[in-house]
Amino acid sequence: MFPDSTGELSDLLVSISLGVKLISQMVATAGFKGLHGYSGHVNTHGDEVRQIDREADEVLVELLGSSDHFGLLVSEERDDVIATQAIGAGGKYVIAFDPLDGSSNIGSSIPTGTIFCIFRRQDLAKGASEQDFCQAGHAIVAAGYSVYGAKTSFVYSAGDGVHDFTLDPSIGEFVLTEERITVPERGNIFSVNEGNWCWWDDRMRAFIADLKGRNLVAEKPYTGRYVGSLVADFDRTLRKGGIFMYPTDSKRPNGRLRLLYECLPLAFIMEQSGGFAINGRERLIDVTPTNIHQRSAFIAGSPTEMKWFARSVYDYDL
Ligand code: AHM
Ligand code: MG
Repeated sequence: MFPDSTGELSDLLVSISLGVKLISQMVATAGFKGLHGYSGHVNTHGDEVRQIDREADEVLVELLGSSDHFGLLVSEERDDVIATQAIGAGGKYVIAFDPLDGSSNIGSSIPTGTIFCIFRRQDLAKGASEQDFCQAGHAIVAAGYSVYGAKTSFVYSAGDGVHDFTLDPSIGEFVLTEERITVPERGNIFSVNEGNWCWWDDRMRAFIADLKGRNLVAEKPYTGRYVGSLVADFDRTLRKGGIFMYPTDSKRPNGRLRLLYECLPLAFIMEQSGGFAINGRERLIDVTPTNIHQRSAFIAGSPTEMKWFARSVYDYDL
């Protein structure tokens, strides 16, 4: 289909999928190996790092750092950008990832996952720098996530639709299970941490109250679902429709989730599937990070609920 392609991007996705297979196996056996516990380290966001967060981070840093494709890596678990052996040579891409999202749930058999996004280096002659990660969401070359749950999935987009692969453990390979996922035009599920109610403003509260009542859009209450593991909540929203919200509030004026390796990749995927992802008044694919660990609000989902949210909470027409 793409006669000029070199195959490099496919090669990259294969290395990431190998990392995902290794982490999936690690998650499945973490209980036996005592990896659920804390490592004693606190990361740049103030989160206590678990052993398994560290192991997942090391797998991806070693694997992707030794491929010849990436000049720089960013991991949620490391304060600074990581330069690889390919920084001076080929390495025309950079990758940012959350190695094990939702790991606070790991001891309770709740799904966890890996999220990543890849950018092209801005100027190969100039050498790689943190600036290579400060590109708008629409400049993403490929993004994806995996969920380690009842099955291990690998969902990605390279700008031509969203495709879903499922790990077949009997052969150790990802098998294509859905091509061109389209988010439903509307859904009947809303997903938000309602424990944050006291920090929300009146408009956010009014929107949630509307979803739970006989609202004018659905004419019946929406169903509430909140796993508290972003990959799982996002994956359900993508497949079943509806809306996921982690807005800013008075306790978290900059939002809770991380822009570069959580919000932008998932926004890219939601938009590629026909939905929307915003931080309030802006579409996230139009947002450029200024800092690799910056936080953001993240609201994503079906066109109907997203337009309704943006209009009622932010006076913004999507
Ligand atoms: P993590 O990357 O440290 O695991 O944190 C991100 C997680 C997301 O998976 C999830 O959506 C969110 O934190 C839950 O936050 P809260 O507990 O405030 O609802
Ligand atoms: Mg995370």
